[in-house]
Amino acid sequence: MGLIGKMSADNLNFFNSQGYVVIESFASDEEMEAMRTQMDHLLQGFDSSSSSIFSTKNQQKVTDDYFYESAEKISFFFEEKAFGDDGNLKQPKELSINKVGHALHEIDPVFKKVSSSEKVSDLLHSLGYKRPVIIQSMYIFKQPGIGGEVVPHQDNSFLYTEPTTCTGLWLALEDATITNGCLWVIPGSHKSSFPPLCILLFIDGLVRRFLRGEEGVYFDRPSPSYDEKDFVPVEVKAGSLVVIHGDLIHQSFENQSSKSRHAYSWHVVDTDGCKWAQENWMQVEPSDIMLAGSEEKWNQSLFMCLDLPKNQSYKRLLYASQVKFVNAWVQPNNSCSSLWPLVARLYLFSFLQQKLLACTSNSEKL
Ligand SMILES: O=C(O)CCC(=O)C(=O)O
Repeated sequence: MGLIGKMSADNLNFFNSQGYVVIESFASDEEMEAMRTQMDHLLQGFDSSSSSIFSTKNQQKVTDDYFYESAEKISFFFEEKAFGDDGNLKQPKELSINKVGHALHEIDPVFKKVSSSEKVSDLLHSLGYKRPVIIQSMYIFKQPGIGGEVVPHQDNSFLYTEPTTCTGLWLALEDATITNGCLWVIPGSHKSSFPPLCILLFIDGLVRRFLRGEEGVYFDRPSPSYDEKDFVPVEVKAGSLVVIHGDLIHQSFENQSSKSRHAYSWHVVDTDGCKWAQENWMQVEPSDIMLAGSEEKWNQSLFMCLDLPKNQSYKRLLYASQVKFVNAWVQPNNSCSSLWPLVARLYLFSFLQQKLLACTSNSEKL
């Protein structure tokens, strides 16, 4: 079991360079069976006919409210293609649900146990988290025939902290293949480009944010167009965990096959050294949420974290704060038309690099 949760150096290097890593056999057969059985049970108890999402009056508001409230509930979301022209489900409700979310990890005992198990907190520790919380969870069905696509996105767009700290944990509960709609990723897309250039040009890995405003939720920028040739499929066996960097571009296609592709996906953010953005769709305060693992473990780990510089994620955090810091000081009006910001940025960049190095070597000494 040892290396299942604690990431091996190879896995960590792969994750840092590619933005994702697959950990095979992360979940036991018993854990997967327990989650699938529990989901069957939850679905049986769900009365699709009384669900408020079918309201014909004030549909947008009801839909938005249902979505927002799901942050703290176990809510059911249908596949777009689940309904016939008459507005009725074309197949049993069990085969019509797209996903169930977003607080399974908090409310449901079976999902809670898996989400914040010792091996999960070990894994988060390997990634450099200091006080991680699980911010959302989803059971995704990718139903046979009608399982909808998930368009290219980065998880940090939805679960933004300053600096960014989100990691997605995606556990296959069935074999995921190209045929039944596995994940596709652009390896390395979590790193935008040559880092010094990123600092100079104010670019970080995140391309857009998903915000909640008066009128509902929206993206602050259009999606860039991605070249399909850059994506690689991540075909995995049931029980495998795909660890996804918050800036990694990933997607999945429709499931046109006759086989489902169940997965449990949960997302973690740090609550130490970063700030939850209030404009996120989810307006919960992460510090009020339970830690991903026992309180005792993370209290201890505040001390153990001192060996973090070995871990690239820690550098990522420092690097992200550098970018934000430089942006905040040098670009108050978002204008880079004159030369002085460039010079100032160069100066600040080298200053911060030195700080980073000093901080790293101090920690190593400790
Ligand atoms: O399961 C899928 O198809 C996509 C899931 C995903 O993108 C996520 O959990 O971030």
